[in-house]
Amino acid sequence: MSREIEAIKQAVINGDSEATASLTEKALAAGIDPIEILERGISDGAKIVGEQFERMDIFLTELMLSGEAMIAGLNVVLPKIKSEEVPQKGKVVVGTVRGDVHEIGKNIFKSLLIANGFEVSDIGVDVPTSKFVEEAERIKADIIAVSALMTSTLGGQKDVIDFLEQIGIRDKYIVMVGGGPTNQVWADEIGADGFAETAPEAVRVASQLIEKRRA
Ligand code: B12
Repeated sequence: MSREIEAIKQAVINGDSEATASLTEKALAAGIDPIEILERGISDGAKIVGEQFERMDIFLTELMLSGEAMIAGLNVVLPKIKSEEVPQKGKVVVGTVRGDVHEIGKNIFKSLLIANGFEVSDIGVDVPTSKFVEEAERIKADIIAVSALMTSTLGGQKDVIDFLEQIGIRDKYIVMVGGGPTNQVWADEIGADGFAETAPEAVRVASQLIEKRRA
């Protein structure tokens, strides 16, 4: 890993917003790929902070400072991800489930979707189940993308699928799930159409699922 990326990761771990933002600017100026900054710098830093928090090596205030540092870095890097002039690929509703305020991964996924020619409606965090479906109906979405970051809120992803089934429109939408504790086994168990571990991979999965549906 390059020195620049390592420094960004460290600034996130230290919860230093100013350093994260300025190091991100420097890395971009040095020609480092924004996706590399996102995945190897900011996201990998987030993983380490999460592990430290879990082991109780750091307190909630430190977790919060790191959260702010991640956002400071994202604010610099996300606008630099080039939006390609590609034909509109599809419409996606993205949000984080009820009871869960984690938004960083969702925001990265959203930015990459936009950069890759998708139209995105971001309904935010702590979103009630029915709101995912209402918004999908409103914008005539192709995909409903449901993010969850805690084991205690994962069930919110299943709730969205169950709700679609209850009102008889499950087949109308592609449902994708993702975020920290989700995995392929969980996605299969709840009958989701797609899962991905990282945002770039999630964009590829979204494109494939839409192509398959339209074929
Ligand atoms: C930053 C952070 C916070 C910040 C959030 C800031 C913000 N505005 O989002 C703050 C400080 C607010 C916070 C609060 C809390 N947090 Co917190 N937090 C984290 C931390 C360190 C990083 C999360 C993150 O942003 N990761 C970086 C992003 C890029 O990763 P990601 O979200 O997984 O997203 C990637 C992929 O998953 C994918 N993706 C994401 N969404 C989607 C959606 C779809 C459809 C697809 C396909 C893909 C996809 O793309 C992304 C990019 O590649 C994690 C630790 C961790 N390892 O995750 C803990 C963590 C998630 N938090 C945790 C906890 C416990 C909390 C609190 C309850 C703490 C407290 N006691 O108050 C509160 C929760 C409040 C609430 N009701 O939601 C726990 C959850 C434990 C568990 N087992 O469930 C974790 C795992 C830490 C830990 N190890 O204990 N947190």
